[in-house]
Amino acid sequence: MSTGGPSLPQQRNLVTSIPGPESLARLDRKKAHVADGVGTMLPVFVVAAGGGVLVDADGNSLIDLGSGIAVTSVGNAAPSVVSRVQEQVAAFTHSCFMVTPYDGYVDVCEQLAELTPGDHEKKSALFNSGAEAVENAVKIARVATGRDAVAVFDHAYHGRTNLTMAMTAKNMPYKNGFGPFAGEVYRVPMSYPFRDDLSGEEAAKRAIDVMDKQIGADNLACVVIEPIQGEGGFVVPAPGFLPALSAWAKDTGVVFVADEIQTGFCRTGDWFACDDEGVEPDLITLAKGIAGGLPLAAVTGRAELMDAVHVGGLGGTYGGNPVACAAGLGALEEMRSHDLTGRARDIGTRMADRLRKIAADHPVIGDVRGRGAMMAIELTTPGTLSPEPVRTAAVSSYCHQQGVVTLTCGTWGNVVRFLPPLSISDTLLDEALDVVAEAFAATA
Ligand code: PLZ
Repeated sequence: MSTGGPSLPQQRNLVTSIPGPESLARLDRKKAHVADGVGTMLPVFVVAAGGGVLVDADGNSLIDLGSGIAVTSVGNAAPSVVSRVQEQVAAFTHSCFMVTPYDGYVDVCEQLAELTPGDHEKKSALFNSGAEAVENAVKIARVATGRDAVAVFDHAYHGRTNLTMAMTAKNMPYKNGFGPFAGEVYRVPMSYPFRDDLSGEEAAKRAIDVMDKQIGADNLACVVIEPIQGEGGFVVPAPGFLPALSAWAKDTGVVFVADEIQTGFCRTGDWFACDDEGVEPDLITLAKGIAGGLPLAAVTGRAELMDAVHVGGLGGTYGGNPVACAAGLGALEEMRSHDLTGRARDIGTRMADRLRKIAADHPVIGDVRGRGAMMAIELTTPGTLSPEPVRTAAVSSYCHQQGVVTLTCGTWGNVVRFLPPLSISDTLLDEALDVVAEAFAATA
């Protein structure tokens, strides 16, 4: 068994081509036994990870700019996560919180009340995945308001379950052929500064007009929004957009739900992306970075909304599993003790500077955007808004060949996103960005 964590040598070191022979052999086994629908972007089989690197079955050490899609923000196998999980797993692995409770679950909820935006009274319920958290936020909003409709945005991503597919914008690969989808879900225009010329207030007015005229606030249980969109392309709404929406929701009794599943837990340089403009969501959905890689998710929100649901109305066999909660407590400890909000801001400044320099040399980069350790570049035909998905794939694939794990996203697949673990060193980050620069030169 390989040992990961921050003591792994922090270096990019390729000893074979990517993927190497060992990974290729394992890929054959994957093809034989794993459903084709479960895709793999970069088929190197991981045997250890930590700090800013992933080590594969061939002994290659790759720089991680993906964090398993914004999950291992505290680093893979972070010491506080490992020690708390080991202790918990040896004590007991499961009792089901709905049957016989335990402290870890309550401890996580207590910390979420303290850390999430706003100092109103809050309560939480724990789940296993982001999609499950979003589903439950909608359930809670519907019971609390007695209304049915749900408003979501262009380019939104909320998950792969039936309701959350309906809430997700993009057809391929998430929705195609999987309908019919849940009803009473309405799509509203997003603020997308690179693609519209609207101020935050103007974009909010446009969205509110659609909600007023096409749904009617009286029918609307909740508006669900990612404060910075993730899968949809790291779309950062114009300043003022989120505050205006949240004020409108407050005036009309619509529950304002922030989906911070990708943006949460230090990623953007604050505990939550909503903190940037002082937005206080009524409900917030959380997952990914919350537990250093173990499956844990939450809905945290105003106590009176959370408590609107009848006893027994929220739950699930594994929600808030004790091992996942131990990992969550370990991850929160890492975030506090290593000042990971500050680290995310530093990483953000470093990445933004470098990406702007690369963009200056390569006009195919139409936009550099993001916040903190959540940065992206959008590729378009120079001087236009016409997406360049082929070049985007080529750049990302070049990075993979050179041992840098990059991810793409965006409605048109023309965005390269950067989500390094906050435990990455400056040296490794700079080296990875050198490779990104090379990728643009090599694919020109
Ligand atoms: N809400 C904002 O980013 C998950 C999905 C990757 P789950 N994003 C990565 C993929 O292709 O499946 C996500 C998110 C936002 C909800 C979710 C859903 O979280 O834990 O994947 O269910």
